[in-house]
Amino acid sequence: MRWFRRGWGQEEPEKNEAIEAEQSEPEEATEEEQSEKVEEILEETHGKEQVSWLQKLKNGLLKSRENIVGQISGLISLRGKIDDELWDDIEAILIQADIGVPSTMHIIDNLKYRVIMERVTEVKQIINLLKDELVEILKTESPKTLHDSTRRRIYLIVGVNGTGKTTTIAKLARSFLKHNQSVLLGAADTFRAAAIEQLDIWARRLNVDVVKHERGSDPAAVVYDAVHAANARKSDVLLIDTAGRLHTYVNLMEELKKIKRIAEREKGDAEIITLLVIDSTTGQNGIAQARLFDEALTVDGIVLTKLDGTAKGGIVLAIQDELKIPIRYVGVGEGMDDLQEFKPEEFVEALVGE
Ligand SMILES: Nc1nc2c(ncn2[C@@H]2O[C@H](COP(=O)(O)OP(=O)(O)OP(=O)(O)O)[C@@H](O)[C@H]2O)c(=O)[nH]1
Ligand SMILES: [Mg+2]
Repeated sequence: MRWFRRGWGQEEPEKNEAIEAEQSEPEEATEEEQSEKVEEILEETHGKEQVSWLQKLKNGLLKSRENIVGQISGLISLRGKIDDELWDDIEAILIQADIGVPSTMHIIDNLKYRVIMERVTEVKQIINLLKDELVEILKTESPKTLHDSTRRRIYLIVGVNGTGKTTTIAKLARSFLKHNQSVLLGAADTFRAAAIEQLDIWARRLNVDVVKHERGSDPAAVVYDAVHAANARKSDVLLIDTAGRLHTYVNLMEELKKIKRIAEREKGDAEIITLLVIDSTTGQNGIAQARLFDEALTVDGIVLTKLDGTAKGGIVLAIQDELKIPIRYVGVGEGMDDLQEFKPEEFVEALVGE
């Protein structure tokens, strides 16, 4: 399923576009270290003063905000009139904030049109027009929130290594549990050492069950068992963790396709939702990742992690504008409550608001 997809302006993906994944083998944390980290995150979450989500988002997007608003405000105070030079400068600022060339062009064209149609003469009005344009891009045909769904759901959580898949699963599980939905986990990353243990630790802490096999076993078999277990228990939600890297990228995509086929075949009355996790600090490479995963799997939604402390918040706009894949969740920290459903107006307010 796909919540929305507008058909215009979509470019053919570059066939030889490479996705970035760490080449060196990251050091594996021991089970004890992982366990300590989980405890730390949970403790922090409990003890922390409740900072509002918008404030968290604003803090997270501070660098992006300085990048866009700071520079445009600087421009406005420098330039007295709306001319080609001003447009060129605004264009450069947007591209630099990782909004991407096609989306930037689209925004500038619309701004120019509105300046003429609405007879805008003051340079400072441009910031408000820009805000409108950004909201317009991010507005989707507002799908129902995933938490309100009454159907049983199977989430395939995919993405390159280190983007935050497993952490996102823990955050989502916690959030679904809070909404009184029953949760089961499936450990289908059988490739990376300690991946199963990492999920297992989260499962214990969250008090949910996890379907797992031995390391190195066939992930499709794990998915088969997990889906059957979820069907038998009538679990509201099954969250499946997948590998971020195999020996080659082609292997990874083939494995994920197989997993999805099995899940589709065995799902019973549940629906499958494929969520792609993208690390926002990777900037434009995230677009290349989204294209490739979408081509192979048809991605239903994106989880954009690590928006805290990146100057590349513009990636949100590029993804939505260029790929028409809705962003469903954003992550602004390692804490359990640092994942929220994506709301366009809030995001634009945090990015370019007062
Ligand atoms: N700052 C920040 N860190 C995050 C966020 N989401 C995840 N992380 C951190 O990113 C690191 C990698 O997260 P994982 O969940 O292990 O990533 P993964 O995609 O499962 O990685 P692999 O299993 O190796 O493919 C961890 O240290 C997380 O705590 C976020 O929104 N903000
Ligand atoms: Mg993982």
